[in-house]
Parts: sequence; C-alpha cells; structure tokens
Amino acid sequence: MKRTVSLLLAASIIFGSLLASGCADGDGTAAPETTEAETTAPVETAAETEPAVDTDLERAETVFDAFIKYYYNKGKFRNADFWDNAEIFETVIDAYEVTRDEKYLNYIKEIAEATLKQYGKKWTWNEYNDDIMWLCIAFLRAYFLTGEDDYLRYAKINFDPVWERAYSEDLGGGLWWRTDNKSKNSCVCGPGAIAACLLGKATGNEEYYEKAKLVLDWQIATLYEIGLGKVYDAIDIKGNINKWSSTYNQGTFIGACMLYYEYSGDESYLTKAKKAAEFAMRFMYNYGVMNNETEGGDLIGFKGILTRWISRYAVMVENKEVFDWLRRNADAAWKNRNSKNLIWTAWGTKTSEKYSQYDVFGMSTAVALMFNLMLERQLPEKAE
Ligand code: 7K2
Repeated sequence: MKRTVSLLLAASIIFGSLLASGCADGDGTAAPETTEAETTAPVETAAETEPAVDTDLERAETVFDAFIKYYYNKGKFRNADFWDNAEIFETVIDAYEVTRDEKYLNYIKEIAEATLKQYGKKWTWNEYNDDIMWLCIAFLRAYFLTGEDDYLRYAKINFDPVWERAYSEDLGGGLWWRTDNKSKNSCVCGPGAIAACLLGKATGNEEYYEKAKLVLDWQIATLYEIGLGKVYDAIDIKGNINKWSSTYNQGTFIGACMLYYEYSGDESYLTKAKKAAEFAMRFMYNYGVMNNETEGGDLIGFKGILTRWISRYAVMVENKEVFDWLRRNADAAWKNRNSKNLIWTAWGTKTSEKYSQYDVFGMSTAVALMFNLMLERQLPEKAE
C-alpha cells in the first residue's frame, strides 16, 4: 500500500510547546519539474506522480495497528497493570507526538479516561512510588500535546504527595522506591526527576526544577559511574549498591539530564546524558540489536523507555549515531515480526506465531521503537 504522508513534526520535541509550530510537508521533495512530461507523456500520466512511500511510518503504523488489534479494548490494554499501562500509554503518546495524526490523539483521550476510571484520580493508594511517577510523566506529556488542563492537575496532585513521602535525607537523599522505605532505586529517581522537570515546565514553578536537581544530583553521586556512564539499579537501606544496569534506567537518566540541562543550561548534565547513552549503545549492546530483558513482567517493557529518551537526546544534540543504532534495531525487529505483525521484545529473535505466550508489555516495545526512530527526521540534515 502506498500513500502520501504528511507529517506534522513537533517544533520542540522536548515537550516544549503545546502545539507543533513547525510543519514539514511530507518528505518535502517535490516532483522534479520535467518539461518532458509536459511534452511527451499523456496528461493523465503527468498528474499521476507516484507518492513517496514513507517506509518508517508504514512500519510504525503496521506494528501499532497489530498491537492495538490484539491487546487493546476501549482504553485498556489486555492484562496491563499500573505501570505497564502507564508505559504503554507513553508509547501511544510517542505515536502522536511524532506523527500528530489525530487517530492517536483519540487513543490518548480514551486511555486517559480509562486509566482514571480504573485507578482513580489519586494514585497514592499504590505503594510503589515509581509507578506513580511513571503515570505522572504520561499525563504530563499528554498535557503538553493536548493542552488539557486536567491532565496537568492529575499529575500535580499525585506528584506532590509522592514526593513528600518518597524524598528523604536517608542515604544522603534520593527517593524511596516504595512506601516501606527499604531502598532508593533508579527506577523512581529517573522518572521522579523527569516528572519534576515537566511539572516545572508546565507550571512555571521553579521549585519543581529544584526538586529534579536534588534527586538527579543524588543519583549521580550515588547510583552512577561517572567514567562509564553506567546507571546502577538501587541502594538499600544498609548502603549496599546493586550495580546492575538496565535499558530503562539508562533511558530515564538520559531524559532527566537533558530536561534539566534544557532548563539550566548546565552542560555537565548533557555530558552525563551523553555518557549514559554511549554506555547503553556500546557497553550494553556493542552497537548491536537489543535482544535481552525478556524475562519477568517488568524487564520486558524496559527497552521502549530507552528508545524514547535516547532518541530525544539524539535530536537535542544532533547525534546521528544513535539513530543508526535504533535503525539497526528496528530493521531486525521488523524482520522478526510474526505473520500478525506482532513483535516480541527480543528484537533479534523471530516472534512466535503463538503470541499468547507473550505478555502485553513486552509486545509494546517495538511499537515505541518504530515511532521514536522517526524522530531522526528532525535532525538538520534530514529536515528539508
Ligand atoms: O527492584 C526494582 C528495580 O530496582 C528493578 O530495576 C526492577 C527490575 O524491579 C523493581 S522495579 C519494577 C516495579 C515497577 N513498579 C511496579 C512493581 O510492581 C515492579 O516491581 O525488575
């Protein structure tokens, strides 16, 4: 199927504007004006210029449609719990942010409504502080794209109490992962810092940025290997550090650093984002295809989060290498789709036809990858 594609590309991809102010028309390549067509070809043929095929968009739409077909029903994703739901919601937000296609906007509204219906407007009943931060990010991003004030309000009324209960000076600072206050983890600090930056941007209240800095600086001092760009997983109440690295923690650390840099102009944060991106690409995957994090209910959704933040970072610093790596991953994932166009989170492995063996969260990561890869066209050399 071929079609002409007209994409509205966000002028500021860092959630800076409510509405896209930049408008690129398709791939911007007008058909060459040939006098030959006018003189020798029949009029009908001259008019029928083949529209350019936007392969990346077609792939993204194909995997999105398949995912929706098998896992979505009226604002809910089959078997997705709280944080899976928040991150799959973010994937749909990626789709809209990148394409500005109204159909994704409709999904955003439907998912927001179903999420609020299922979990309520106050989410503090959930003992996982990280879960609430993830959902705050989703609602804040939805706010920036829709201008829906309620989305901002829900984020704020949840972020504020979770910050209060999660932040403490124990272990030098940082956020508790859960309400049992037993460990401080990157999975809450990264999202917490991102949510704080987005709230700062949305409300103009600089105190949120101060909070972001507090938690980010603590994470850098405690759960980050400065020479390597490696983000550690967690520190427990006794001070034992779990040095395991994962795509989602590398991803949210990159996101937090770039958002705080955007506000402060302090380039040391950008340097840390760069190191964290390099660590993920080079040390974790040797620039190859991400084919791990396939076990359990949480890990399977991690790499979609990395694609989100590393791609936005790459646009910010105009780094093509990141997109070359994401494209390598997207090509492998696409090749390994099953006959239903579903792609399991092991992107270097053929997805089984027996898709019921897979969990919804792990089926969403390739959808995020395909849309986030499309941000490559915001690089100056790609923009027409
Ligand atoms: O131990 C934490 C974290 O440090 C680690 O990275 C991952 C690895 O596990 C948990 S975080 C996953 C939680 C996300 N929120 C919802 C919870 O149910 C889930 O355990 O798996």
